[in-house]
Formats: sequence, C-alpha cells, structure tokens
Amino acid sequence: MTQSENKNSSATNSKLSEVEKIKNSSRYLRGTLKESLDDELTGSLAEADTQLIKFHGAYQQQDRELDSERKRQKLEPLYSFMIRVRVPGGIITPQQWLKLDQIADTYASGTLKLTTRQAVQFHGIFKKKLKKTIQAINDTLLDTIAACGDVNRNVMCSVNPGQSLVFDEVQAFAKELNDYFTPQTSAYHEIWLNKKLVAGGEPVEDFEPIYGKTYLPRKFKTAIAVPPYNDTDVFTNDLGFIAIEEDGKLIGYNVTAGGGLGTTFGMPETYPRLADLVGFVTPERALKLAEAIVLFQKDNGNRENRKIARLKYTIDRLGFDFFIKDIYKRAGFEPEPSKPFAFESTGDRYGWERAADGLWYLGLFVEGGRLKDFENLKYRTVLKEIAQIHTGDFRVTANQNIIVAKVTDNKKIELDSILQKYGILEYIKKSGLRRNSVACVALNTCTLAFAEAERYLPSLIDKLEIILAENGLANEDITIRMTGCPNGCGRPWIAEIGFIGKAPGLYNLYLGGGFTGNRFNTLYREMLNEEQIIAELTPIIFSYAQNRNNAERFGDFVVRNGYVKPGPTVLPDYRKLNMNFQI
Ligand code: SRM
Ligand code: SF4
Repeated sequence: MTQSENKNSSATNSKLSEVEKIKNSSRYLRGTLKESLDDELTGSLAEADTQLIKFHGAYQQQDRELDSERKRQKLEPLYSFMIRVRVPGGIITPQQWLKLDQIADTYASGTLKLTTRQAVQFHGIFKKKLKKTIQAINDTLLDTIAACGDVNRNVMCSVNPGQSLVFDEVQAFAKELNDYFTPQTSAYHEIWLNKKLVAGGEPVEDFEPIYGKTYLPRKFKTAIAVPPYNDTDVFTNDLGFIAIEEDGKLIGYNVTAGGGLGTTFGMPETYPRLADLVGFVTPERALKLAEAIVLFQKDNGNRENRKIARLKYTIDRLGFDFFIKDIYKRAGFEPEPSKPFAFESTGDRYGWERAADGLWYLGLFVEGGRLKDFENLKYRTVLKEIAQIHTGDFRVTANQNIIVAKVTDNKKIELDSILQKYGILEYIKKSGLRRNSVACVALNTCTLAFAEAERYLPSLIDKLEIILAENGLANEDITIRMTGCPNGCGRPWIAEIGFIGKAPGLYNLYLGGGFTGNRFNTLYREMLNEEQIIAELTPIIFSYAQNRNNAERFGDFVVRNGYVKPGPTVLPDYRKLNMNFQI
C-alpha cells in the first residue's frame, strides 16, 4: 500500500464526510448494491448505495411532481434512475446510436438527453430495469462506469474540427486520458455484467493503482479544446488541455488546472473559479502531468467537507506555488511557459461545413439537448434514418448539440434528402440567441433544482427573440444559459446572459460573460420573474443595437457600458512571460 493509499484508507476519522466512510467500507464500490437491487419491497436503494451507484454511472431520482400526491396516498416517492453513458470525446458510431435510440424506448422514458459534457443520459429507468439497461449500454461497447462519482469523469474534447489537421490525434488523446483514469475495480462487471466474483466467490480487494480505496475527494473533470474553438469551455474544468499546432502539426498542449463552477447559495466559501494556465507540455509528457495533477488532488483535497473539496479549493487553500511545485515534483519535469493561442467562441457551428480532412460535418442544434420526436420536428427519427446509412460517426457537443461527422460527398447527397424531408435544415436556422443557448435538466428529474431550466428557457427565448428582431439583432450570436440551481451544470457563469434559478419562477440574472469563455459574468439583478427579466433586458438590447462598437459582443458591451463590472478573467501563464495572449 502506498503512503497516500494508507492515508486515505484510514477513513475512520470521525471528521471525514459520510461519503468518505461509505467509499472506504465499500470494498471498491460494491457496498450492498446487489442486495439493494434485489430488494423488491422498494423502488429505491439503501442510503449508502445511492452514493455508490453514482460511480457506476446512475443516480437515484424521484418524480418531484408526484411527490405530494404519493405522500397523501401513503406511498413512497416514485423512484427511478438516471443513467449517464460515458462517451469519450463525444464520439458515437451509427451502430451505437441505433442501439442507444432503442434503449430510450425499451428501458427509459423515450428520450435521449445530450449533456453539457458530451455524454448521453437516459431518465426514468425503474430499479428492476437498471441491470438490463446497463447491460444493453455495454453491448454497444459504450459504458457507464465513472460517468459520475468521485473520479475523473467523461473526458471532453472539441468536436468542431474546422480547419485543424490535428483533430484526430487530439481525440485519441482524449480517449487515452479517459481510459487511463477509468477505475480498475471489478465491481462494475460483477454487479452489472454478471461476471464472477473475483477469486472464485468471495469478494477480495481489488487494486486501484491511481485512486486507492477512497477514490478522489470529489468529482474531477477534464477537457481538451482545439483553438480557435473553446467549445468545451476548457477553463471551467479541473484539468484542461489546449492543443497547440504549428504548421498543421500538434506540438503539444497548454495545460490548465483549477476550474470549476459549483456553488451553494448562502455559502460564500463556495465560488466558481476559472482555471489557471500551468504551462506547455509535449504530447509525450501530457499524460504524466495529468496524472500528477490528479494525484495532487487525491492526496490534498478536502475529505471532510464536500462543498469545498474540488481541486479549485485545494489549489486556493494550499496556494498556487505549492500546487505548481508539487505537480512538477510528481511529474519529474517542469513544463515550458504556455504558448500563445486564440479562441473565437464557445459555441458550435451549424449546417454543413467541409473540414480540413476533406470530409463534411453537419452541425445540428438540439434545444436543451433533449432528443425526442416532437409533433412538428421528428428529431429522433431523423437521426435514426441518418444512422441507418451513415458511414462516419456522430459527435455530441458540450453545448448539448450533435454533429454528423465524416461524411463523404456522395453520402452528403443522401443525407440531404433526409434533412429536406423533415425540414431540419430550416430548423437549425434559429436566432443567434437560441443557437447559443444551453439549459440544464433541472425539473422534473433533478433533485437539486429550485427552478425550471430546460423546460422553461425555450419559451423565454421566444419572447426575447421578438425584442432582438425589433432591434435588428435576430441573427446576432449571443450566449444565453440557464440552470435551475447554482451547481452550474449548464455553465451559466460563462454566458453573456446567465440565469440561475433561486425559487420556482425566479432567477438571478448575470451579465457580461466573455463570448470566448475567458471571463465570468457578474450578478446584475436578483430574484426576477419573467416580466421583470424582459423589462430589464429590453433597454439593454436596445442600447446594444444603437451603441455597440463594430462587431462588439453583447458581453463586452454590457461591461464597457458599466451595466456590470467585469467578472474574473483567465490570467496569463503564471510566469507572466511576454506572450501574444488573445483569449
Ligand atoms: Fe451536473 C449534480 C446534471 C454538467 C456541476 N448534475 C448534478 C445532478 C446529477 C444532480 C444530483 O446530484 O442529484 C444532475 C442530474 C440531473 C438530471 O436529472 O439529469 C446534473 N450536470 C448535469 C447535466 C446532465 C446537465 C445537462 O443538462 O446537460 C450535465 C451532465 C454532464 C455529464 O455528462 O457528465 C452536468 N454539472 C455539469 C457541469 C458542467 C460541466 O461539467 O462542464 C457542472 C459545472 C462544472 C463543475 O463541475 O464545476 C456541474 N452537477 C454539478 C454540481 C456541483 C459540483 C460542485 O463542484 O459543487 C452538482 C452537485 C454535486 O456534485 O454535489 C451536480
Ligand atoms: Fe440540477 Fe442544478 Fe445541475 Fe440544473 S444546475 S441539473 S438544477 S444540479
């Protein structure tokens, strides 16, 4: 046992959080999950297992709208589960897509939810169907382990290749990171895939070479961005990589650390934080530095208070200098100063685009990431028909959209006829505001939501679109994001217009985020209802149309005109070397 494993395994300290104790006694994530699944008297799991099942990729939820009625009838809440499918770099083959589409109907609530971390979620799965669903997902050669829990989650990677020639190489690195940090416990196979218990019957201790028995103190998120697109919002991740190209070749990555968004109302010790630039590494050294950062967090993160356990707090508590020295020591080398780079946007590109590899990419807007067949828009059907003939792949974006990727000239003709049949190309010509919108799931499934987000933002945008059109701004790209609570799942703090739900129908309004993902927005007004939101935004939109500088972004305009003070901005490499910095 290593020194740090020893330190973590002594989880008897009464100050340790409950979750630490659960992890420590779980025998590498087994707990009593099997017994909980077999218990037919309830639709829920034992308390401790509700924590452990997250590491296996599922969350116990309940239908919140039915809560009071079921209570009146003396019934337990209507429990069901959300399952998150891990999709490294967001890439899904057409065959996998067809199977996932089927799973949505066979086991779940008939929808697929594309998430803000390039994963796919199913909702409404009852306990008795959990095992079959996870098996069906694994049959597609995708999995759910480490999609949630205190581990490195689904690794994100830019999906808009544009004119970059290094795209495939960077995607391969995302997969390598994802696999390297996947937990090694055999509990997942044992519980869900009917693999025999290790050592022929008795569960013996597995070995987790990176994490040890108690895994990380908190979730850990990694993303890669390929400039000029910051479509993965790289600075909001615990660990980030910015691909650096020279003459069409990947020469390495600028590494970032310490980003994160989750906060809690009324707890000033929690805050969103943009990542710092740590330095430049060659591709050969990138994994080593990543491991050093993960191990730093494993050994130093707060295991008593989960509210302040993310890497961002560990760095701020111990100091950036301490962090830097520690990770250099672990990695065995000092990275070079960060290289110059420039981001253009955090959004996706829609419609057909021929990329540097000579193939076509089709960006499709999916409102709120929710894929289902609506009366006038048969989105699931369209993607199913495409998957049946598509020879490239699909890419889920970090903005909850989807790209049909690697399409040849001939295939494009076939796909175009499907798109025309269902009017999809017209649909993606939405207003600039809608095209750049993100909303978290919130109600009805999210147990932490104070207010609506995914189900409400589209109708708010309907109203804002009228005002934008009156001011000649219908096609202006403006980022707008809404979440139902301050956990930040839709990354609202980085939007030009951000909403965070405080209570049913009431939102805090934040303005002035950087269009390229380099600056947080600032609180403008609190507890607004819809009427007040419209009243506050109407004159600002009018003034933006009249007074903006040439091509000035909405977020920059509201800061320049003093509506809000500028929020925290990404800082240059800590060595503050003279760089051509343009984010
Ligand atoms: Fe999230 C918890 C949904 C991206 C910060 N998030 C949750 C849970 C699981 C609620 C819960 O714990 O019971 C939500 C499930 C809702 C549901 O019914 O599906 C949930 N988070 C989501 C998704 C599905 C939002 C979406 O609409 O796309 C995203 C899934 C990502 C994925 O595929 O892995 C999602 N969550 C994020 C992001 C954005 C990101 O990672 O880029 C953040 C902010 C970045 C960050 O982590 O700092 C985020 N989620 C949180 C937090 C706050 C963490 C913190 O540091 O305090 C929680 C609550 C927690 O962990 O205690 C949370
Ligand atoms: Fe739920 Fe809050 Fe995340 Fe929205 S931001 S999905 S309400 S935890």
